[in-house]
Amino acid sequence: MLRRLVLVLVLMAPIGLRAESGLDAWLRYAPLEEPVARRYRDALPAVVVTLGTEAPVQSAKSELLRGIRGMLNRNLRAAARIPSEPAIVIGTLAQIRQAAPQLAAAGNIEGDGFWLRTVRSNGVRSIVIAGDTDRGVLYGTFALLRKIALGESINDLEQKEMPYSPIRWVNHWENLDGSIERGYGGRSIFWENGKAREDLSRVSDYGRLLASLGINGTSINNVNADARVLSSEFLPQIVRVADALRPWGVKVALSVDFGSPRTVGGLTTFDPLDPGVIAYWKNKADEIYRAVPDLGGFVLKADSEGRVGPSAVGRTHADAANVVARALKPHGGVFFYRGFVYDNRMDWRNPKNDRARAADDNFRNLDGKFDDNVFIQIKNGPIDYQVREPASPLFGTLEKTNQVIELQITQEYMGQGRHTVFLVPMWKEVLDFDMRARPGMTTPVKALVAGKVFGRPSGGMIGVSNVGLDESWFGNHMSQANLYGFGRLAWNPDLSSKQIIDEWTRLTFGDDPKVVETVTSMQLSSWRTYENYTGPLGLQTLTDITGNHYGLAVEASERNGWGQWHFADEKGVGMERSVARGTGFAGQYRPDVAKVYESVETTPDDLLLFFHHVPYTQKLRSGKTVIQYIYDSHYEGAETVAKYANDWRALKGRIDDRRFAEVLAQLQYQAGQAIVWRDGVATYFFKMSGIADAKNRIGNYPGRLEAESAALKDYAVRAVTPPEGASGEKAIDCPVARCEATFKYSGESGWRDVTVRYFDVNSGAAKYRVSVNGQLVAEWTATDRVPTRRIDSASSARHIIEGIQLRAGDEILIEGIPEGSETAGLDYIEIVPTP
Ligand code: GCW
Repeated sequence: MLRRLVLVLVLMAPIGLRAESGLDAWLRYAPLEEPVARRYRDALPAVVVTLGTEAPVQSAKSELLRGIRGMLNRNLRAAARIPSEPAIVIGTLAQIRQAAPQLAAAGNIEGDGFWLRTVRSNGVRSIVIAGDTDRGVLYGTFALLRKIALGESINDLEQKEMPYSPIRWVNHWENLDGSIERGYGGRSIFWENGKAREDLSRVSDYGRLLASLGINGTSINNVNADARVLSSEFLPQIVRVADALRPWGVKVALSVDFGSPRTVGGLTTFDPLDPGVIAYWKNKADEIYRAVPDLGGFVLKADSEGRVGPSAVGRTHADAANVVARALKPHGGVFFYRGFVYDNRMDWRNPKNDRARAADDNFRNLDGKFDDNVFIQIKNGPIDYQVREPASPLFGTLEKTNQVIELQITQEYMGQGRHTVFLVPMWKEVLDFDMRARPGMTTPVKALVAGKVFGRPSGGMIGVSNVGLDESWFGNHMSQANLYGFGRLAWNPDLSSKQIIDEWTRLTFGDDPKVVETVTSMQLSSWRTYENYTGPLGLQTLTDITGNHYGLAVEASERNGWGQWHFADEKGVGMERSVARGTGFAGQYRPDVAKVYESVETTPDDLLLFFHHVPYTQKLRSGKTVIQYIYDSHYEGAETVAKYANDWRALKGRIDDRRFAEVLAQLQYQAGQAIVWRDGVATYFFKMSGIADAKNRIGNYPGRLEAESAALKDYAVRAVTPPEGASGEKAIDCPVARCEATFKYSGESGWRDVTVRYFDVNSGAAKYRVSVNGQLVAEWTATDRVPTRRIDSASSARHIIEGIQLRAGDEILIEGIPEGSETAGLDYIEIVPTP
């Protein structure tokens, strides 16, 4: 019955508004509106000819059929020979030259590039999709389909594109048991219980998404690597994953553990210069390449966060890298050696210590010592994916060593799929930043990592993607834009953020101008917004650094060895990294850049506290003080997210109901969290600095009644740690089976919205019931999944009850019924006039 009902509803829904899960992401091929569709039908030949039988070319063909069927409701006829009628011809340039020289223009394509052309010959008009390689054929096909989906003309095609750099990869931090380190979209698409999943169809779906962007490689296991991946027994699992990705032109790479020669190789050492170890790596590579001849190579995290590395045996990173790289070399494999090497037990009392220095300190003196199939894989910033960091100085240091940039697509420090944060504008700032690395030319990071500045043979971009089995891939539809944007930038870093988000939005949600305007402006401003409420002025994300990297904990970064210090004290805030007065980090940049960061006056405001410790009263360029900026930006950030949710609400009916509802819920949640951050950070700095907010907002929350001041039955008041995690630094929780908190309303009569701020930890499902003067007005169960078991900012949640008639003296009773270890915690209620 239910099934039939669903079917009827689906049939009744207008075209284009069918419920969508997000699984097809930007490759939905939604039906085009009639007049537009007709135009394309007229322009498109009815036959598709595929030259070549390679798997990616076959994928290109099936993708073309699928796309045209979806968008234009036409089934192209597939053929293997060029007919005398118009055709779409797909193949490599070499294949086309051979089979149909009249269709091949003079010229060449390079590096996985493609060429889309309209060719008129003997009165017949054909569309030619030529690739340099079979991958290029696939990329050209996706490009043609994208043009159609975006409504661009395909009448007189003459479009040649070549990628900016050869390495356009993603990494995955997936564990073999199926969990994902820093993944927010469910379990691994690759692994389950120590093996490749039985059903790898999601891997194939993923390969398709990657290919549509021109991404040509992926590592498939965590850089915190399980040594088992190199055991012979495991090899068939790798083969299966590689088989699933091959048709999409995506090579597989493995993250390896440097200790493997000892842990799984049966040797007594992993010293890279030991002949046995050299032989181990060589034999291992030979063995793996016999099974997976097109393996991309290896990735290594060494000497970092507890991973073993060459330092344990007195060798250098170059010794380590070259030995492994030489084993890969005969097979055409490459070796990514991560630049993320640092000491996480640094003494914070030593004012010269600075984690930001680590990458440059570790690799500077080794420049030129690495083999040419080694790449130093460098995170965009010198710390660790914080909400704002300068470009890593190492990009400008290495001249005789290959490098790639590592960007994080998964939103570890960026709201973990629960907050919408579009990262392309942030990446663009780094990619476009001129490192002044070579006199007489501009040397933006994008050119340096592509090897263009110092004539390196190769380079490119790597994104840590960590998609999961959730249909939305990331746990948030909006987060898909980050994978899309990464891929587009890896192909062409000169694209603007605006262009990328405009494409993504139209492909993902359709062409409705109101949808496009709302989504693009939200996405484009979302990074600044997130920065505003989580860590402005270069403070870095003020999150739980030693814990979940999600909730708010301003001091979690301090007085420990992890080195993400901001040194907030009574007088000032920021880390002094100048050469003259601080750690000398600023001096790791080339002189022109170093000069800018050396002094407070020339450092951009956005990075001020990253480079300098200043008094709270320090004036910014706008004339505002640092402390007032911290207050204002948090209020502004929270207001902007509330606006996002409202703007989205206005799109009802213009987006399919499912994604509409899911994104609305996400934005409303984010709006609630932004208030928690706002209140917490502002209170913290107010307490620390003792300087009042010019607008007197801190501690003055209209309509807010603290739970600890309510009349309590069985509820117990408790302090929250860190204190800024709860309003008034306190919460109440229920130690028995059922507790009550009663609030008395004392305002004017009228319609009111009541927000209940409660705590939803992940170790139970407590129930809440709200009644006014004995009349039940709301009840719910706290089952959201956030990464905390504690009553703190991360578990802080809100339930809004709209439109309640309240009169002075009314009693609002909240009953909390704990379940599991969830104690039905409450922070406050807030009563405001219904808008
Ligand atoms: O950002 C940190 C993460 C770790 C990660 C590490 C790295 C895979 O918190 O989870 O480990 O970076 O990049 O190696």
